Amino acid sequence: MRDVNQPLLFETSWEVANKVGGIYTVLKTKVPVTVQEYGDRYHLTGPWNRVSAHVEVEEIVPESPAIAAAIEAITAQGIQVLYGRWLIDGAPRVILFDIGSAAYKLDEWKGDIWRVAGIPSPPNDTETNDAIILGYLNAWLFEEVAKHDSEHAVIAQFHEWQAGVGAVLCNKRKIDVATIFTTHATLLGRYLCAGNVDFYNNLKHFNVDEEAGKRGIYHRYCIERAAAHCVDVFTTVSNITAYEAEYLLRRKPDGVLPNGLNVIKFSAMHEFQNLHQVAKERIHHFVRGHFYGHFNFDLANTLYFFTAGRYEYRNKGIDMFIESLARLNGRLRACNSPITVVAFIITPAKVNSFTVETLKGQALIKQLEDTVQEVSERIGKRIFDMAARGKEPQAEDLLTEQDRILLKRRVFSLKRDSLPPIVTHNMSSDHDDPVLNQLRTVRLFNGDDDRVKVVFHPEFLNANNPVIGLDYEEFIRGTHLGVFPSYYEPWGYTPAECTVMGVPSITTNLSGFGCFMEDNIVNPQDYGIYIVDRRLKSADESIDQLTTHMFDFCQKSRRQRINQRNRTERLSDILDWKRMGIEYMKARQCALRRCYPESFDDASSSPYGSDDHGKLSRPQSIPGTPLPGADLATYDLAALSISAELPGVRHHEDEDHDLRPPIQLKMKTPLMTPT
Ligand code: G6P
Ligand code: 1S3
Repeated sequence: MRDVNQPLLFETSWEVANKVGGIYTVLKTKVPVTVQEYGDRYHLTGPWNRVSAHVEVEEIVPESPAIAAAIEAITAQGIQVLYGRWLIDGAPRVILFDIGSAAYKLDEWKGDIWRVAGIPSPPNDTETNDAIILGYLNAWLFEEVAKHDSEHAVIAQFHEWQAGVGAVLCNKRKIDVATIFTTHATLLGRYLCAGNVDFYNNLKHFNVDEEAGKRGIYHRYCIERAAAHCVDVFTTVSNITAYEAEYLLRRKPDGVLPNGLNVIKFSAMHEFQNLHQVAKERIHHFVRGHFYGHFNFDLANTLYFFTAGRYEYRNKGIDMFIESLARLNGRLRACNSPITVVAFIITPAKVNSFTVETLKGQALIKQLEDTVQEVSERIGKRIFDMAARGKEPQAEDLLTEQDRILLKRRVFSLKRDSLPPIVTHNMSSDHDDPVLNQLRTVRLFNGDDDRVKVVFHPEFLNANNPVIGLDYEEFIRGTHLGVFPSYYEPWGYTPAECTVMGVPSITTNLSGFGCFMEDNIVNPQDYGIYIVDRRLKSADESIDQLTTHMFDFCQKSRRQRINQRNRTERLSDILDWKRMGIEYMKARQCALRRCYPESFDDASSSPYGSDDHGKLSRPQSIPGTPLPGADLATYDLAALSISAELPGVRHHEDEDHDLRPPIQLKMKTPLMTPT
């Protein structure tokens, strides 16, 4: 009988040491808590991307004889495998497969997956071909490990459809491993929402096969659906995606594994307010250059809003953001507000380079800055000279005619006929870019009278960027408000990242994060988490609600903003993997019970059986396992040393939150659905 108390754990995904999107963040930030629990028994597996692995992975020799033998069996057939440590916090062991080196087996495996699981795979879909190769290599690895190690139970967790083939094969070949499939979105959900359908109201009625076929993704959909049905435990990242999966994949998820963050990485103790000020100065610098010639607004009264993420115009709610900015512009103008909002849209699109105008703005402001610096130094010397000679300096003695002319030339060079550009890059298809076209439609052109200015930066940020020389994290810190009015967002890391850095954000009740906050916090708005209702309101009403949130934010005093940031940052603990990781533990426990029932005293397949709690391993910094019958909230509250029984405390905006009341968490039922 395999030892279920010391299981081996494999997590497999396309994004191991290979950054594509949000799953990379999930894996990378979760590693420390998983390594703490599993140590050397934990491995991540995925494709060997030579470019990123070169800098992210250090090759080592496997110590475990079973793992070494399994890899040996695979490499003996000419397939290249990298065994190493992923150089991130926790330094987990990784097994990466060179997909190309196994391509000679592709036809054989495509035929096999059709025979064993009825999954078709048309030619020329490289992504699906790669997913099939990864799946077969993973299944091969697990089969070998299970063969060479009969002592430990084995858990394999597969993330997203690209890793789904391995899950199907474990089932079809009856490989002796406990399996979990975690989907971070559904293929059909993403496609349907991106089109113009009323997704949530029709969820129960879609003809899923037909819809997948119409979009040319039937074969991918088959992998996803088969994976969901073949595993011991099926999970997703939020309740809203669980609901979607139930109808689109036709299996109700056993549990929800919300995404956490490695809060230590972001925590800056009490420094975060200072960091905001420093990063904001850097954004000011960009703004002075970008708006040269029309820089008629006061930076002390300027607020920075932003949205960021994958360029999914409708799914990420960029459409709603732009429409609301236009309405905000009208409202701020109507009330003669002293506030100017500069709204950034940061999402990667096809671009050629920065525009000449964008580069010129930064160059001109740099020249001006250098000239002012030189002139100031000369003035300083003159004052010193005069004072040393006992003469009191007079204002007219300080600036020479030569300096005056030099400054005048610099000021003249800042004149321009055109308005400051709304986009920083030359777009590959400027004429049919949805963001640019909507900005044109709502006439947000950075005019002098506009109180809302826009900057579309169609590329992710990095510190070497010659225009906004800040990495994404520093940039967020310098802003005032993140705006993420998503329509389709299984979780949504962007508002979560804002939260742990103390930046308030707007999200929706269609995003996993928004629902999680609504479910867990009494009055999330008090903590700078604004949730737009996109479920029960019409699009127009939701846009109005979003506009009102932004408008109200513009009415806040600096002191109120500072206090709100303090409160927002306090929510960090709730998003820490130390807490979120508990749901992963439950899922693993449930998979072990279902796969190896004979190793457990009772026959229940639920991790909530009467004696279950004692079997969950205990993460550090989390106090004792809850008593039988205690619900998740008891766990959370104990972990965070806060109480749910305190009477409702309303916050006054000007309160100094060093004398802070406890965060009010809602009492709630466990996220896993006992079966
Ligand atoms: C931080 C800094 C303060 C600064 C403030 C500006 O709190 O520590 O020194 O005044 O940010 O806040 P604001 O919301 O106006 O950017
Ligand atoms: C998905 O990435 P996306 O931006 O395509 O997975 C992320 C990690 O679970 C999740 O945060 C996001 O909502 C999903 O959409």
